[in-house]
Amino acid sequence: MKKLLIAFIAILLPFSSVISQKQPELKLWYDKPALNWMTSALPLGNGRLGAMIYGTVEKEHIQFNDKTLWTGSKTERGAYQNFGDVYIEFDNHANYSNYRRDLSIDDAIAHVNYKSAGVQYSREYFASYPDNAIVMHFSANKKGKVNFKVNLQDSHQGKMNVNGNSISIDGKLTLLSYEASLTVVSDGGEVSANGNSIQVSNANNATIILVGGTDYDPASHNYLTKKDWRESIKSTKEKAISKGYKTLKSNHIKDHQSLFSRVSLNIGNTKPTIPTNELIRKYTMGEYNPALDVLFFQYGRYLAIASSREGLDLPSNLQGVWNDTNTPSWESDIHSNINVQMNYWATEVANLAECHMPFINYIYNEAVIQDSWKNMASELEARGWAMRTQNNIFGYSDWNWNRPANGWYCLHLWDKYLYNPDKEYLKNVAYPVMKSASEFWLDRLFFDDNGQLLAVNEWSPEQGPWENGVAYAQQIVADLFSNTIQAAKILETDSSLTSELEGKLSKMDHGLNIGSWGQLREWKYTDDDPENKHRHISHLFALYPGKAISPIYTDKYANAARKTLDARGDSGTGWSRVWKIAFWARMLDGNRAFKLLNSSLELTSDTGTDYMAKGGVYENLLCAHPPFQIDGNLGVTASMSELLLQSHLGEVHLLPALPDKWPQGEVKGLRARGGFEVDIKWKNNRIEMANIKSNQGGICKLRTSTPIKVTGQEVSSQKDDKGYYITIINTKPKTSYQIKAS
Ligand code: FUC
Repeated sequence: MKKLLIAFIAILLPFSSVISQKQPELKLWYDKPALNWMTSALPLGNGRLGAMIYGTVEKEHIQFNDKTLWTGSKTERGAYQNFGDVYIEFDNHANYSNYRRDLSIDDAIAHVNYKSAGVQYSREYFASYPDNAIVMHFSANKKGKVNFKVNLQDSHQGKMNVNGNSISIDGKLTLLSYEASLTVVSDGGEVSANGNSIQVSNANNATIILVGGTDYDPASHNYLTKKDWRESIKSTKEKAISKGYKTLKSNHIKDHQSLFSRVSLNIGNTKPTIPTNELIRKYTMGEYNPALDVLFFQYGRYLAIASSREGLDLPSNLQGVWNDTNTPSWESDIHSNINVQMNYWATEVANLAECHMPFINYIYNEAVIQDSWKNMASELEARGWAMRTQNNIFGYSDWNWNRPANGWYCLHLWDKYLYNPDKEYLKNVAYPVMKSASEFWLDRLFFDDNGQLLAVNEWSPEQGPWENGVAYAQQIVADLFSNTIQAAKILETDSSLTSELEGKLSKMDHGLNIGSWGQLREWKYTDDDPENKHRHISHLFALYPGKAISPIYTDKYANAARKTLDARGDSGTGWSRVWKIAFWARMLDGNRAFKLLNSSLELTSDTGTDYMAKGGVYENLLCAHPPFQIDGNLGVTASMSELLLQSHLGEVHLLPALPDKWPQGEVKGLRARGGFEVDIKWKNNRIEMANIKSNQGGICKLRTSTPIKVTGQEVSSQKDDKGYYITIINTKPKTSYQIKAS
């Protein structure tokens, strides 16, 4: 009876009961139009289409992309391309006042508002996932005042066709063909073709619908679709037109919020009263404002939703989906030595598991279905699959070998399972890929004279010698083997492979060697230079995103990692600083992590390509490598999550590295491995309450700095030898547990 009552109370507890405060609205806003694409225009995206909004008054500029628009092929690198530009000219709007443009990340809509000649004008823009279109809406507070001329420019000078209220562009690149089409619909007034433009006259309001695509299909052997893709663009357009603006907008908001509103963060942030560029500038000058921390955290979630949605099995590239040139840095490719992985660090913990799928499915597709990665392994006389550093969307891979990337990619597949323990997924998607990557390494490892298994001739990206037993490779392969063994055991399969992997794992160098100055060694034979400030810290993979180094369980290695981090220093390109936030969070040093967060938010306008020791953000909050690279934006959400919640050690650690700057706050909706969803409320740097929702049931081992009790449960916290409190809850599926400080 008592048990029943406890279960009943647990089910009755509302999941949201812990969180009282609503997160203030989240907007990037400015009082001037954008002059520069990289530093100031505002990004919209639906996972496939992307747009950058300038908000210029007399001649509005919207640059757009499609994630699949690449030159190159299966045998040629090519580059991610700009698709084109939409220009909208408003005659006689040179004089204006009350200007404001913004990007609301709560509903993924950009706005431009101003007054001209006594009329208040409004523009709204969004990239709709459900309707696969970029939608622009123009209105005024007086009837018949909407007048503009719009044209569409192809960045490849393909064929243009203007017909009634539509303009389309159409062309072919190395392999792929593309098409985009823009249609204008007005309420009142007239819409007519005028040369290469469409003219809207005296309308009450008008909507522009932009659709586009290519014949790319990652599932087909030649990467070209067999479907009638032109017909599908046409029907997408017709459907969007027939729905009308209001329906498109409400569909879009509903879709975006179904993902975005799962997580909220309050750390004393209130709605900023100054434009975002000022907010960033002041923050950097020492006027700390938690609103910017929250905006940065949630912007990563916004950008993940905008650049990675289910349906297209292609990960976000170096710039997500946004790119205004046909010769972007590093071809804006899928870069395998940190960048594409970092793009997906946050997806599970920040409750956007669906947004992880394009990367997961891409890995499966290239490793299992397509040939190129398998051929690369054969080239090395190994089974399985492997790749190099630079990758296009056709499986083509070049520049330096990055063999350990296969293990790093597999960590994503495995982690996805840990967050949502679904055996079907493990069996059908993750395990086959992990098994084949493990087989690759079984064929590559060799015994050195001391009887240790080493990976032959590897590199520590992107510096130093190639030699045997480099820490980056050893750590990743050890992680891969151990995850594959666990996966095979869960699936009760491949017992002889499991034994082989266990045997090899026990003889492997795990890449955890301590050097002469107390550091973690990056190379097995070459000495580490204490003055080396290189941006990559690949030999700390085991600290983050790996798990072999932790101050909780492996003090010796954690101390060595600290030496390495101190020597490497706190500067670096955008993504490098963001990685260091995660490192310090895993070192359980919230204040040091916070220092890196601060430096990640340094305001810069440097769009060049000389990136040594540079970083920060532009005024549109996009991360500067420089130039713009999205990994820092998407990664920072993960790094910041690590300050509040960690779950990589088979336990749920609440507030593991809370910075002093966040003494009080609430976070809602983060996910922990094991199938848990977590809300936490804290005060005076100590946990006050938390809510753990167990999706699958099972043991939840909680780690906290102060003792806790669980409502309705007879459990008590035990202090461990590190001074933490351990509380074990035996959870039931689909049940929430409320935790209070005791
Ligand atoms: C790696 C990094 C660079 C840059 C490039 C795209 O090579 O070392 O800093 O991020 O990827």
